[in-house]
Amino acid sequence: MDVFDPEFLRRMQDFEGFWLYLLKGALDKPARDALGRSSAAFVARSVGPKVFSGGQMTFDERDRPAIKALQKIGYAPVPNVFTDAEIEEIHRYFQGVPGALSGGGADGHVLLKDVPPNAGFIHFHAATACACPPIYRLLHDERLISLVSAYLGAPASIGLCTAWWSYPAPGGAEGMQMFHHDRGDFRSCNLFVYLTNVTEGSGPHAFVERTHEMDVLLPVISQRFGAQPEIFQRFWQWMEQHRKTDAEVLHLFPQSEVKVFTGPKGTSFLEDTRGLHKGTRPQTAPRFVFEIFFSVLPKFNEHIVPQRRSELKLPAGLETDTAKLSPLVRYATRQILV
Ligand SMILES: O=C(O)CCC(=O)C(=O)O
Ligand SMILES: [Fe+2]
Repeated sequence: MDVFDPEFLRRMQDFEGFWLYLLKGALDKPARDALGRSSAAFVARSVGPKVFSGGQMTFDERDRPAIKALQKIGYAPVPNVFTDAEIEEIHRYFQGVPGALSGGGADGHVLLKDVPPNAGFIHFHAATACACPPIYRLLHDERLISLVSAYLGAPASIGLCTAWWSYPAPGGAEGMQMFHHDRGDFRSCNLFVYLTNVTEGSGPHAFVERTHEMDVLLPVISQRFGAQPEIFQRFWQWMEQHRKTDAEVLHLFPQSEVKVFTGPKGTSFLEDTRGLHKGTRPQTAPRFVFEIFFSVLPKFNEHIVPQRRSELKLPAGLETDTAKLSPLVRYATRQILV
């Protein structure tokens, strides 16, 4: 990085460094959320007229309660996005493609059948996941993209789609198995889909209600701790820490405000993971889960190489001609598929 170059910080690469510094470190939650709202307003103004039909943001009326729930508490169950047959197809697909090992000291890329017993996770990357036919279909689901765009307040961009197994391996909670908040963008929303049955023992996802957005969280915390200025102030410092223990969370939030998502395979929910959440470490059985990350701005901390639709081996019935897609779908998927 040549700081004496007249182009310094004008080049996208330098600017990205600054942007990530704002996202990952420099700004506190009120500032991050404010920047999120401004970025949504900017993208809505500049992209909206080009991708919304008639230039206006619309969504399916049946999704209004989900949009409201996301705004108010930070998550919303949605009808299963995959059929049982599609879930079987997804299982079969991921048996045949390598994934990345992590946790328990494991690393490298292997097939599912070769996962060593100590591994905590195997992750399948976006480039692999997006070529799985039922996933490809879902990524192009205009109703889902419209719902998420309405929540974000701007045409949504898919920054990531991934599936992973987490295992009841020895050792304690690792990484995202501890409560944390995500900083993938200043404004974002994730879709989670369970691909195995998830009980209390098999690593349910958990979310602390109303922690996602400053406008929602501030009144809750003011009412709870407003009369104790020291605790109130410490709370906001604590919120900025990346990871938190269960004991810390339950000291500040009643159990009734911690939503634990159990449910049969197929269970699907949207969540704003800027709020506190974790994927509990499985104890009794492994868990297989699928996720789409939607944001307003591109994902700056990862450079995904988009796959060419025309080069994927997909069954007939799925649209693989990018030019034939609706502008909203084409825009939303552009970082992973071209
Ligand atoms: O495994 C889980 O349920 C949590 C995953 C998570 O933290 C995330 O996707 O941001
Ligand atoms: Fe997370």
